[in-house]
Amino acid sequence: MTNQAIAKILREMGGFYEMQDMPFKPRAYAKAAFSIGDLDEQVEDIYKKDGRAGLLKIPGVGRGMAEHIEELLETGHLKKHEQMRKQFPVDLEEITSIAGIGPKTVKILYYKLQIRSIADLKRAAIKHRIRDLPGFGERSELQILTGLNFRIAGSSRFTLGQVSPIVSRLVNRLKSSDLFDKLEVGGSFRRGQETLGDIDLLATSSKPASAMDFFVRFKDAASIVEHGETKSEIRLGNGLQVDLRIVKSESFGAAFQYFTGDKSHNIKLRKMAIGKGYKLSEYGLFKGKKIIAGRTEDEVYKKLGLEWMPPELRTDTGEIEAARAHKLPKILEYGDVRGDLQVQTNWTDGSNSIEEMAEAARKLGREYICITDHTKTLYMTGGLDEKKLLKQMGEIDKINSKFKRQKIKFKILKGAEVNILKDGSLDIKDEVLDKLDIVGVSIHSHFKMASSDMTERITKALSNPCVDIFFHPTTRLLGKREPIQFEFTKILQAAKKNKVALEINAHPERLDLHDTLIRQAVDAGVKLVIDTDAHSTKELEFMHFGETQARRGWANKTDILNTKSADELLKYFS
Ligand code: DGT
Ligand code: CA
Ligand code: CA
Ligand code: ZN
Repeated sequence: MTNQAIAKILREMGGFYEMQDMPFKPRAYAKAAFSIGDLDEQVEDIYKKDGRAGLLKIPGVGRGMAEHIEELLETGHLKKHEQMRKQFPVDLEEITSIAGIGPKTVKILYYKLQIRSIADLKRAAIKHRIRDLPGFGERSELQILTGLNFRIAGSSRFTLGQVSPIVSRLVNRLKSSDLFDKLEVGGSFRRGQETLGDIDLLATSSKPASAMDFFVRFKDAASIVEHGETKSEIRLGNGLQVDLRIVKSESFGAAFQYFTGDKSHNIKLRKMAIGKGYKLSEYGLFKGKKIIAGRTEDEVYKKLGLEWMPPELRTDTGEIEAARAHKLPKILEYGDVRGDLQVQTNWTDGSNSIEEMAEAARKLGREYICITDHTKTLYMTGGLDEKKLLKQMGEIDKINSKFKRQKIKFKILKGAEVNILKDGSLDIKDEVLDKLDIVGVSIHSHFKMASSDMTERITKALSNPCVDIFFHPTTRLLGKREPIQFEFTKILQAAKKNKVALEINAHPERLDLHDTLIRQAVDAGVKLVIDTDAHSTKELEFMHFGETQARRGWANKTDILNTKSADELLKYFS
């Protein structure tokens, strides 16, 4: 039985006791669960080696708790836990992940409405059955609905796109207070993961008590989970939890490294430290009792014989070995991308004109955009047919000439997001595609084909000599639509053979390709582009998310074609 499985059961026990209004027990169980979840060593191994005495050495584990763990390890079950589950057959962990719902609320929801899962909860909220419960009301029902809608369907995680603006707001506010000397965001947010469990803030402060008071009073906080001088935690109205830890300056780097993770990266580092006769923790790198590094991340890595590595790489997938051998990839830098090759306008389902999109992109520092409205078989977007595409090309010529007259250095490229039909053919005639600067193709229907048929369909589309880019290749929508199934290695071969680039779609609901597929493409020598897929001027700002994804996929600047100037790019695709 893994530590996480044991921790989950203990956590649930704590929740059950809280439902019964039992004093002290809920906290004791939560504490034990937390410390077991945080152990590097497996509880099973500890028990094998030292028996109950070993268990008692785990922080937060007393005699009663040790007996529970023993029972779990010996029999695989915990009788008391099973009794309680019979009494309350609810998925406590899942439901309490929703904002404003603690175990006591779960109890009422279960007894009054037989709610056992998030799905039950959603149904009841939509049918307005929650507002009439004692102690609830329209407001709390609405809060539950908001909490439900905010998270990715069926999971307790948030997307980077949902969380980013909140984090900026929070960080700006904290920084405006002058109570913090250093303030950084760590955790999965810093690593640029596409979904996030919570937010981990790290700071130094000469007035920790006031700093923490200020933090827990953040106006978006719905509740304070913990309020201490070194650690506090708030839960926002949408269910997102934010931790803040205040550490000493001499430990800041070690803590920043530790709370950036990820966990497997950390565990490997810790083992390396032990191998060198050191001990690594969030407080620093120690030789005996003496701290030998901790002020900066850089010195911690250096003392372990490693180069500092960008947080996006820290997933224990080869980056540690690369850092040791001085062979870290020179990954794309933020801001390297010079133009945006997928932009929609009000000619179809976008909300701004060609010129407005160009103007906004220029303000963001881009040198060019490619207009890629949908094509005719995407009826619901008002997709363009051959005639309208030709008309749009004329319009783009006019705007480009105007820019030239006004000495504005910005170029609008002519393109389209051409629909791949079921049989792999395209819905626009080649003679018109030939006139476009860049032809992107993508799938918007028949998502559920068998993998071999889908592979054939895409291969056929990519082999059309007019085609330059395969847009949002897997078509997934985070939490909403599963990726289509195809043989990626075959698509990589087809892309390489036909000189087609694969897109890293930066839209935070898509992030498609995602990191692992990007890494495969890079290894296969297939070129990539990063696009925002913007449907409004505001969405042009999504580029950052795509760059993050590219970095997570170990992509270099040279792997990404739109780090080139417009002229170089057109030469490449000609
Ligand atoms: P999340 O919140 O699920 O999106 O992912 P993280 O990576 O932000 O995870 P979180 O918030 O639970 O913890 C923050 C960091 O703390 C994590 O990236 C690495 C470190 N950490 C957490 N648990 C452990 C652990 O059991 N062992 C070690 N060595 N580090 C841990
Ligand atoms: Ca986190
Ligand atoms: Ca956390
Ligand atoms: Zn599309």
